[in-house]
Parts: sequence; structure tokens; C-alpha cells
Amino acid sequence: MTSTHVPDQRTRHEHLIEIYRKVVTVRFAELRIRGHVEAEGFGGFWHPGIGQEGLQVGAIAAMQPADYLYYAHRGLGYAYAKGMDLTALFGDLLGRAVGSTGGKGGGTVHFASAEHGVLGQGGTLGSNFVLGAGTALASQLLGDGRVTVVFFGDGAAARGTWHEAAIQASVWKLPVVWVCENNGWALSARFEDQSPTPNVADRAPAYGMPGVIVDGQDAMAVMDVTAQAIDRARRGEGPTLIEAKTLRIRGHYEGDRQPYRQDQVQGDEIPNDPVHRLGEHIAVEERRAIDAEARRTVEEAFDAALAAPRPDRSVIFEDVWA
Ligand SMILES: Cc1ncc(C[n+]2csc(CCOP(=O)(O)OP(=O)(O)O)c2C)c(N)n1
Ligand SMILES: [Mg+2]
Repeated sequence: MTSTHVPDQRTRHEHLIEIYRKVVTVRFAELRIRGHVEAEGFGGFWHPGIGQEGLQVGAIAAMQPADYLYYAHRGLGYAYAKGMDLTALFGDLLGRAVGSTGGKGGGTVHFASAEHGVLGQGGTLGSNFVLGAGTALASQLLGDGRVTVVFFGDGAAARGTWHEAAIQASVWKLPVVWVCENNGWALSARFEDQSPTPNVADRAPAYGMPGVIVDGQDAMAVMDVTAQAIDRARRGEGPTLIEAKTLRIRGHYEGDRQPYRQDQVQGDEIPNDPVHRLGEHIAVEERRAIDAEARRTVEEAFDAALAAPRPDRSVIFEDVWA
């Protein structure tokens, strides 16, 4: 794969540095949130995305700022990669007024920013398939040149909403890219036990679209395949289904003791760690400087969110459509 598909004129190494900076920032954010959940508890469920940051940041690196994003529930890497402010993201998680939704949501599925094209998620898995087809249809009708990217897990891929959205998007050649994060688990169900095909991507031909499998721990490879899929969508040639193979490192939610799981990764070891994969290509001194800066950014943003006030009760009926 050449660098012709990267979304602007920076060199491939400059892209790698920028992706590394984001991936490592998300990694520190993951660790900071875990520490907080362990020490203080958490009002809701935190679904860790640790180990999956590379594919989230890599895919989103191929998007243009105006493109639309529907993220999945594993962490905040998607929203951060799309340009949202870390303090706002932590604010939403911690139920603080500085959150992007004013801290009203709480939990992993309640970030949103129209300005950044981050259109949110829902508590009902798979609702974003049809919403994603919807914004892609809007872009097609308006001719605004935007592409919608929808993230989802291997478990969510079994929802009926997937069938509706995927078939319609292909028939109408809507500008949408489907990115499945196959981490091998859907809560306590192993992928092998809930899928009739060895790969989610195997289902793509039935919908008349390409199905592409990529190593989800290789952020640059994910950027490349996503850039190709986005180019295709923007040219009016319709959707692509990308399956990024990854691993669920932690429990379904932080605190899940995983009694159903035998393959548990021990300690903090992350096999095929996306941070290390990228870091190998960066000079040690430069990498250390990026790491230190990322750690500082995360600490400052987390402290700022923690120190912020909780939303006033009076805002509860704001932003409600009725
Ligand atoms: C329609 C629906 N069914 C069930 C749930 C509960 N639930 C939340 S996450 C999850 C597992 C999803 O697995 P997958 O899509 O593979 O994503 P992962 O958690 O592995 O990232 C389940 C069953 C839900 N939120 N919505
Ligand atoms: Mg899964």
C-alpha cells in the first residue's frame, strides 16, 4: 500500500507521529479512567478500549474533519481522534458540566459534538447502523461530499438493524464506511460461538460490497484500508465493510471479573500492542517527549474535569426534543 491514500500531503512518517501521539494519549486516558474507577467507582459502566486504540485512531485519521462519525462503546479514542477536547470527554464520563453533553449523559455512549461531526451513540447497540445510513443519505441528497463512518463490535454485527442499513446503503451506494472492531467477544459470548462465518467481513458479498480484513493492532494499515474505503465512498461507489481484528484486553466493563473467560490476558500485557507497533518507528528521544506530553495532557484534562461543577438540575429538560 502506498501513501497516496493518506488524506493530505504530510509524509507518511509525519502521519505516523501524529497517530502515535493520539494513540498514546488515548492509552494514558484509558489508564487514568481505570485508576479512577478502581479508586472512586463510577456512575455507570466504563467499557475499556485499551488495546483497541490503534484501530480507532488509525481509521479516524483517514477521515476529513467534516465527515460524520458514529462511534462504538469501547472507550473515548474515537471521539478524541475526531478532534474532541479531552476535558469535555472526561467531563461527560464524570457527569460534569464541562462535558460535551453538559455532563447529562454519563458513560461511554454519551459524547457528541456537531462541530466535530461526532454524532453520538445510543444505549441500544446497533442503533447507529440506521442512523449512519441516514446521514450518508443526507450527504448524498445534499451533495455535501461528506462520508459517514460507523464503528461497531462483532456482537452488534448480528443486529437486525445491520441488515436493514447495510442492504439499503449498498443499493443506493451511500457514502458510508462500516468499521467492525472484532475483539473476539460480545460480553461473555465468544465470537466463534455467535458467528456462523469465521469473519464478519465474509458477509459483505451478500450486500454487494467489498469486505476487507485488516490487523487492528496495526494503526497505519487500518488508516490505509479506511482511506481507500472512504475514497471509494466519496467517489459515489458505495460502502465498504472493514473488519479490524483486535483483542478485548479487559473485561466487558471495568470490574467484570470474566468468570466465563479462560484466555485472559495477564496483568498489563497487551499482545501485539498498537502503541509499541507505532513506537518502533520513532526515535527513542522523540518518543519519550511525546509520551511525557501525552501524560501531562491527560492529567491536566482529567483534573480539570474532576474540578468542574456538576450540571444544575434545571438543565434536565434542555436539549430534549418533544
Ligand atoms: C440491543 C442491545 N443488546 C444488548 C445490549 C447489551 N450489550 C452492551 S455491549 C454488549 C456486547 C457487545 O459486543 P460487541 O458488539 O462485540 O462489542 P464489544 O463490547 O466487544 O466492544 C451487549 C450485549 C445493548 N446495549 N443493546
Ligand atoms: Mg466484541
